Amino acid sequence: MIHADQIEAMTRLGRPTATTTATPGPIPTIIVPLPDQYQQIGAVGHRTLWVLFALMVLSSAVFALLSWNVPISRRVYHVVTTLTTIVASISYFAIASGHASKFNCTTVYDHHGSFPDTHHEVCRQVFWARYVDWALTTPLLILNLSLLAGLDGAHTLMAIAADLIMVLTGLFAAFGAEGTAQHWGWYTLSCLSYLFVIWHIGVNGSRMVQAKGSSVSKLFASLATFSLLLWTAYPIVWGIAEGAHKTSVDTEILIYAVLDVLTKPILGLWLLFSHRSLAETNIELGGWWSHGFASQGRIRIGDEE
Ligand code: RET
Repeated sequence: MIHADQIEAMTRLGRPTATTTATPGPIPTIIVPLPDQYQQIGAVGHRTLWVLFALMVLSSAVFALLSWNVPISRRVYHVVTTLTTIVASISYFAIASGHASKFNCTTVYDHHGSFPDTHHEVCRQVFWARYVDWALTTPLLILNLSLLAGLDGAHTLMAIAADLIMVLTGLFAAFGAEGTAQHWGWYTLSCLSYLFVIWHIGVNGSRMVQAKGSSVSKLFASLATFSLLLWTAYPIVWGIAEGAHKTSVDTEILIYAVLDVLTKPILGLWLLFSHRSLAETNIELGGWWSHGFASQGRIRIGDEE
């Protein structure tokens, strides 16, 4: 309970008296921090993602239909190619529907001479589903090229392992703090892994494919060169967009969309149509691939001989 004399005392304290001088003190300088920056998807990016989703679904349907008349023992290229576009459809659906992204925020300090520093956040939207897509589909694309070249299992496996390290370290780079060793250190590791992929597929593949004759060698050289040019564009785009933040998120989506269409549906169609006319590219897989395990363990007449 507050008494009347206390109220009177408080009022006196707050009210200027006749003796108070009205000289104003120095006005404090207030530095308003810069607003936080959000680099995120816009309407164009959103529309592009849905178009890409539709294109990937359509491509999957076309590839599945193309494999219809191909005997199961020779359907490896078709199965692998169809899988790449199916995974891409799922990834594009995840991103377009608003899932599968996270903001990577970095605190930026602003200096104001003799006045106290302020800081603001710079956040860029990272679509992590892209990395899941790459982790699943780039090994499949490598597998197609390895099968075409007749590359041995050891080199194929090493190329796929290097490729997975490339994608994983690329993901770490994407979530590293901007402009730090985290960001560009992981990026460098990813680029080194990429060089291993090129080495195993490009160099060893070109050597091994010679045994299949000049037509297959020519086809492999064209497909591998086209792939090399397109694949190399990804780290360049990454460096400019996600790395240095020099383009908008929408531009990044547009460029990746063009690259994805070329590397999956277009390269896929090229491989499936061109290998049909070259019998040397056929891979006849018997055993489990063609017949399953159902006939194993059965006694067959004539097996004794
Ligand atoms: C990242 C960032 C870090 C450095 C490197 C990268 C390489 C990515 C590549 C992606 C290829 C994707 C393909 C997709 C097909 O649809 C992860 C961007 C080297 C080579 C072929």
